[in-house]
Order: sequence, then C-alpha cells, then structure tokens
Amino acid sequence: MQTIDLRSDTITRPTPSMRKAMAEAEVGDDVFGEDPTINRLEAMAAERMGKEAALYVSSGTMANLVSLLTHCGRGHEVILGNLSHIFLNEQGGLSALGGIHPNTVPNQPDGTIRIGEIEAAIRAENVHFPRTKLIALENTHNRCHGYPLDAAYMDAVGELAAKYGLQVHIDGARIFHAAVALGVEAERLVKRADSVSFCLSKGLAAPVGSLVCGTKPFIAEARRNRKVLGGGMRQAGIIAAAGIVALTEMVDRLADDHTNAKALAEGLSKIGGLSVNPALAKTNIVYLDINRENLSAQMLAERLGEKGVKLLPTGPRQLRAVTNCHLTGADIEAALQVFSAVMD
Ligand code: TLP
Repeated sequence: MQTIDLRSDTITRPTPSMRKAMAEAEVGDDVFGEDPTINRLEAMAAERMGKEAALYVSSGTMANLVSLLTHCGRGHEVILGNLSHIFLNEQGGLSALGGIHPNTVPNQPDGTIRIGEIEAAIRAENVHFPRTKLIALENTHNRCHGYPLDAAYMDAVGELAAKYGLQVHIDGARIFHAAVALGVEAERLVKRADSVSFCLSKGLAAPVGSLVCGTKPFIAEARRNRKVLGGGMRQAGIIAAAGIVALTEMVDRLADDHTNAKALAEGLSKIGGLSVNPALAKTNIVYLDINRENLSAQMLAERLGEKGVKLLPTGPRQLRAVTNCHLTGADIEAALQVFSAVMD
C-alpha cells in the first residue's frame, strides 16, 4: 500500500543532490568559525534575508529561543500571537530558560495580530509592569492555515515597533512559502524586522537546520546564546551542505506544494462531515474540522491511516494536512478518494 504522508512538511527526505553535496562537503570546526560550508550557508542566508549576518542552528525552536534570548533579558516582555508556535509549541522555553514574559494578543484567522491590539499591549513605564522589548510575528502562520502575512502588514508592525523603540522578530520557519505565495522576495517581507529565523527542514527538504538572521552585533550575541544552549557545532558542514541545496534548488518549487494544498482543500470542502475553507489555503497547510457526531480527530486519523493516508490531529475535532515535495497532484487525488471512502 502506498503511503501519502500529509502530517507535516518536516517528514521529507533529502534529495539526491543534497546527498551528493553532503558527501562532498568541505568541513572544519565551526566553533572556531572554520567550517567553510557553514560559513557559505550563513552568508547566503543573510543575503537572502537582506540582513548583515546569519547563524546556523539545529532547529526552528532553537532559532526562536536564541533570537528571543538575544533580544530580551529576564523580566522583559514579548508581544506575540496567542496561536504562535513560540507560545504554543516550544515548551515555553522563553520563560523557562530566559525569564521572558509572553504577552499574548489574539491572532486573526489570517495570522495577523491587529495593530491596535499590539499597540494596546505595549507596556507603559510603571513599577508594576514588565518592560516590553519585542514584538514577534509568524510568517507563514502555522496554526492560522499557513496564511502568508504580506509586506504592507509586516511594514506596519515594523513602524509601530519603531514608534515605541521596540524590536521585531519574525518566526519565518516557512518564510519562503510566504514569499512564493505572495510573489515577493522573502527579504522584502522581513525588511522592517530586526531578526528573522527560517527553517531548511520545512518544505525545503534539508535533513536539519534553521538560520537566524540579523545585524552583525546581534548575530555575534546570538552565537554566544547558541553556545550556552549546547548548540555549538563542529563539522556540521556535512548537514549545512544540504541547506545550501535547499536554498538554491527547493524554493521556487514550493508553488507546486501550494497548488496541491489548494486542490486538497477544494476537494475536502466537498466531502460531507468535514468543514474546510479553501479560500484560506494560500500555502501548503490545510486544516479540516469534523462536524459529524461521534467522530473524533483521532478516530478519523486512524481510519485514514489504515488506508495509507496520514494526517496530524491538532485538536479533538481538527486535523492538519501539509503538502510537501514528495507528493504529486495524483497523490492528492488518491488521498481525496480515501477521504470520500472513509467519510461515506
Ligand atoms: N512546526 C512543526 C511542529 O512543531 C508542529 C510542524 O510540523 O509544523 N516555527 C514554526 C512556525 C513551526 O511550524 C515550527 C515547527 C517551528 C517553529 C519549530 O521548528 P523545529 O521543529 O525545527 O524546532
């Protein structure tokens, strides 16, 4: 039986050209700054994001944590969406390890946070309050249908931050998905941000790794924070080599994943017992809600799984499907047929 794995775009395996690049990678000790492949990847990442410098880290979680630790000290506050990955899915590492206080503001279904609500959340100077230091956005927004946040919105948040002397961090785990969907360069989306993190292992098919980008002094400090978290790397050019291939060969093709996700959302919206809004499917993530009595997300995931279609339950009555480079239009058709059979 063929498996159609829609659980995440993190399940991808490295491409043949990645494996070749990995086998041939020149390496050195990166804690001494001597791994030429990592240095090349970092320079490339900084350039792609229009920032001065970049730092290679092991994961999106580490990229966000290192960024927040670099922007904020103990007792400082970050304003972020109530559905953000940093708030929901990173073990509260910002508080546990950094003493950073999260001030959550509602995410809208398109992943934005209303500018007025961000402004209202900024703390006045008062002996009772933590000091607001940072605003963090997520683009694309994972829990908000993978929706891409456009340049006008990103700029508006940057402007607000400047008005109050705050910094802006972008969790851009899937920033290239946003760029491809909006038809702009990723650099344009993060122009007003002080730091941006992005992942090589989500949709771009690299086996490991994320980048933090920002000014040279910011990245120098972030490098110290990576080290204290135990994230100093040695001959990691072996994996960074795949990251270089990810950036050069895997970005433009994300459009295919978006087309497949749209087809999936449209197909699912026609199946009884499921509720999906295809208008929200702008990138590679589709959420579906179950509106049938006695059918839980876990039960539906199991029934689909028995027929080779894997989805991720994300709530008692909600599942997530994510398209990725291993899936074709025919796979989406096949998955829809399995859905129809299971929901019949
Ligand atoms: N997201 C994963 C899971 O954690 C749910 C996924 O399958 O989508 N920011 C965003 C927006 C993310 O979606 C993720 C991973 C991360 C950060 C963390 O990246 P990793 O898993 O590399 O630590």
